Amino acid sequence: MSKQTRIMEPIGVLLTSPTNSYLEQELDKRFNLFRLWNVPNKLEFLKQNSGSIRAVAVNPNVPTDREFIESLPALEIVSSFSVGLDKIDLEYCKEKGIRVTNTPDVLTDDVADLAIGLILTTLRRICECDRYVKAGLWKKGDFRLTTKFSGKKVGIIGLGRIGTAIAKRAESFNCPISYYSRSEKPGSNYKYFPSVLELASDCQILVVACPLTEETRHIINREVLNALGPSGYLINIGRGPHVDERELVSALVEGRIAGAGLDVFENEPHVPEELFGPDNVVLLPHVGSGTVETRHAMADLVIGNIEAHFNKKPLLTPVV
Ligand code: 8YV
Repeated sequence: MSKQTRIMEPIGVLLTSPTNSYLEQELDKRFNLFRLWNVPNKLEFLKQNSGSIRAVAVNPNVPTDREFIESLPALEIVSSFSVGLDKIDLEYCKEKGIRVTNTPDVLTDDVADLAIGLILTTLRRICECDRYVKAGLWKKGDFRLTTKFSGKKVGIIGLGRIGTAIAKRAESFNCPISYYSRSEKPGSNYKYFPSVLELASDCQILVVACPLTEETRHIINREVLNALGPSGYLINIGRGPHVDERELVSALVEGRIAGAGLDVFENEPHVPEELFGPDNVVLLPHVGSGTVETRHAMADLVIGNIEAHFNKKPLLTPVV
């Protein structure tokens, strides 16, 4: 992002949680930046400063709910450091005339790359292989055989930007692709299933890549896991609450599915300890968009949207 002078003095911007050092540094240069996590008494702080806070930069770790929005009467824009909007009360923002922006597109490649990485790591047991060599076990014998990825039937829940990018990558592994979404995508050559249950019954690797909404919460339930079956794998790069985690744990422990690769969890950063044991599970700490390049691009969008708003220009990536 090009260096710019402060566009107005002083626009108060609140950053709700430690997000990215480049983002903080650039917001600091341009605005009067408040860091909410540094504040000893949040209620007192909001009472004192809410009148001057006109923008918030948020991260999905912290809910931007009605109560929080109500505590900021001068708020004009919520600029989210994420593509996912599930932690933001969009309806209330709309009602109050507060603009909302997110960071689509710039993170699509990284998240899709990670989905393929998770598939390969889970099926080919790459983490376990690494531990095997480091523990000196190779000298005692070869590693056991694993599961082939190329050619497996991949079912994708949500054929948006990220789902489509995963499909394209999986196609290059000669995988037949099918998908579930609320409606069939005109012009798509992939096979459409009108229900997740049918998709799960038909595929060998089920990938969750849809937004989290009330309709998609626990879209992966006991029935779906049973339909995926003992040779099926679940990959989740969407949101933790897409999956009923208790049901997933029991399906894995009881061998009702073959394995899972998970980047997201219901109650991050807490992960059910039952998932630490099974070696058919790969667990990642929500790193889908976590590269230097992508987080930098996301930060530029967060700042660019706030600047556009206060310069009365069209928002770069508006949601509301
Ligand atoms: C997070 C994400 O924003 O874009 C999303 O929806 O979940 C991630 O990119 C990132 O982990 C920063 O917290």
